[in-house]
Amino acid sequence: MTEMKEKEYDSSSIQVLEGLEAVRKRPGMYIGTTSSRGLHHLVWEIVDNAIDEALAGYCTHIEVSIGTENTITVKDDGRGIPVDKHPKTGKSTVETVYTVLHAGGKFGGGGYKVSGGLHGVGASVVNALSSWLEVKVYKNGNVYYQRYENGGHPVDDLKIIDSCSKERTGTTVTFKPDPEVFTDTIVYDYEILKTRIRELAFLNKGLKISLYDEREDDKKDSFCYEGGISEYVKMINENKNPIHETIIDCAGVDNDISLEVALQYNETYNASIYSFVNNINTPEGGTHEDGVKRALTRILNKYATSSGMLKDKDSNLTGDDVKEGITMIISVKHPNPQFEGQTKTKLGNSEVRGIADKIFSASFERFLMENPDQAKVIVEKSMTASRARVAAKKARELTRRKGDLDVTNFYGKLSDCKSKDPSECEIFLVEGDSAGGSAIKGRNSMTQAILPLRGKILNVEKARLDRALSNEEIKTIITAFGTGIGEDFDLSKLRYDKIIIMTDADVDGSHIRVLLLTLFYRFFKPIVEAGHVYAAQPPLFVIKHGKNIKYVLNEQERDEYLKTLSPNTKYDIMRMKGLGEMDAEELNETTMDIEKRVLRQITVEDTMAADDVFSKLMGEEVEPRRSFIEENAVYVENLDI
Ligand code: 28F
Repeated sequence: MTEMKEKEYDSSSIQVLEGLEAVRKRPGMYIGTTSSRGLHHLVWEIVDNAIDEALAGYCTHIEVSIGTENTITVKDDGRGIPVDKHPKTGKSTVETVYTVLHAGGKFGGGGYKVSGGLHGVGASVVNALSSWLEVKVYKNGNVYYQRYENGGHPVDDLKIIDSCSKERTGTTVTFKPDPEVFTDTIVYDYEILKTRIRELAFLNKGLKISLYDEREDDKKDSFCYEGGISEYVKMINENKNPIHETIIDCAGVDNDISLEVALQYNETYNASIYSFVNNINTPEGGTHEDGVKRALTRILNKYATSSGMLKDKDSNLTGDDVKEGITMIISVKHPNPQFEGQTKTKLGNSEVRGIADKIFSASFERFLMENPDQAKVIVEKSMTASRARVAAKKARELTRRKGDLDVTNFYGKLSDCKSKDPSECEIFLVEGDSAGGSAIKGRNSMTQAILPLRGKILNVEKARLDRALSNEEIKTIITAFGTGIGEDFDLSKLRYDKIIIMTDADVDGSHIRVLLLTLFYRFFKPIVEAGHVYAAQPPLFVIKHGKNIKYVLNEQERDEYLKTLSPNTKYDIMRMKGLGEMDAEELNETTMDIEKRVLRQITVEDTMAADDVFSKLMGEEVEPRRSFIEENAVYVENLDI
């Protein structure tokens, strides 16, 4: 565990702020949303308290169980929440923690709350949003118990209900999310809990966290990593061919701020850099990431120059060059983090930049000195990236000189729409010339542009920007989008609000779709993140009865629809043809018409999961791809990352 023993909490560091009614009235203010995400957020609020107890040095094992009725139980072997009377509330500390908003060290000052989800609102919010909640504290040879109902109302005072061995200590909490609050769903997703629990185990070296699903027999996982984030890097690089042996590990503490960094380079051209502050992911980066990246660039340049690999005539390695193929995790624990940025997931504390730089550069430089063979492989990788960057720049300049919309044959390929207002424009990327032809005839030419894809789309998971820029199809796509690429990328120049991938519902179609998504994810990530990318969904069946024509997307929908017909309806079902065999009218009717079509928006819920999916699907290794496709059905339908 990270050494972080702070002065013992005492009950007086709790501040009494407001009641739980406020939470019931506006749950979104406290947990973000009442969708599935909010439902899962409740678990993290409780688990965070247990993690704090672990970070304080008193808890070694946390267990999370999903009950048969979608209740959640979290159990730790820490000291147990204090049971004494709280000076400000006159109630037990347990009751205070569970019924007073903002109770807890974080808002009280003094007490050091390290973990804490993005909202970090505390256990009372979970109680407020639950039909019932029970807490048990094992302490002083006693089992203390209290139950709350209907949004946090105590049924009785905290009471001793049993005895236990003097050595047994800890806290166990069970709650049932209130279905009146969580109207979308109250069903817990095992995989969501598992992914985050595994992440928490990676981030908190040596802490054991187990997950059980009582809804299914024998479903359980247990995570404990003595190597912490180094093992995280190892897992991420499993499908990416590392180019050197050692996972470089750096750690240090300065002014109560602790930093851990683990990194290893792999054969790919992408950077997988994930940073955390107090166990919270910081996808927008911030001063901790800046400090480490700055040090990485400086030290690699220094080593490359002093070892004679980088000559005077070569240009210095840039931040992008040294990031190519890197997998890196940065984890900071900070007593008073300031979160900034659009989604409040960027670390703002300026003192962290220098501290991160200093701690990381010392260990990293030492690693290079002590491991010249591995250092050489890393520097060579960065120098190759540097040369490719210069070549890509030349290729881009060549493209630009020909004029923005004037690549060879460009106009021959794109059937643009008449409107120049991006907010109403759409571009269909269509598989094959014949479907392309029907789409051109069947479109609304005011707002719908058609780009038929003829050649093979390059797999950019295995190619750098410079090679991608020499691929005809990719060049056309870049030109049509209008955003530029790489260093020149500018989202505000996107010429279409919707980019719609229109491929057949067969294996070839999914392959092309995955290639396009890889291209967008790796080279146009902001377009995907801003929700501009969609997949068209051509129907699989058409059902005709009397004058009615009904298109359905899959077998399930077909069966649902047939159930709605009265028993004596004599109907026709036909499997739809491929896109290429549909005529213009059919294509418009089923797949393109704004009023009738079904589009699936491609979203990036979780960049880490997406990164993993693309490495598995498109990378060099055959086995992970095979097993991924086997696990996820042949048509890779759930690539809704
Ligand atoms: C199942 C969830 O919530 N575990 C917790 C502790 C231990 C202490 C504590 C918690 C006092 C002032 C709040 C014990 N002894 N698991 C948990 N374990 N809270 S929550 O203290 C509460 C703080 O504000 C604890 C001595 N100091 C602290």
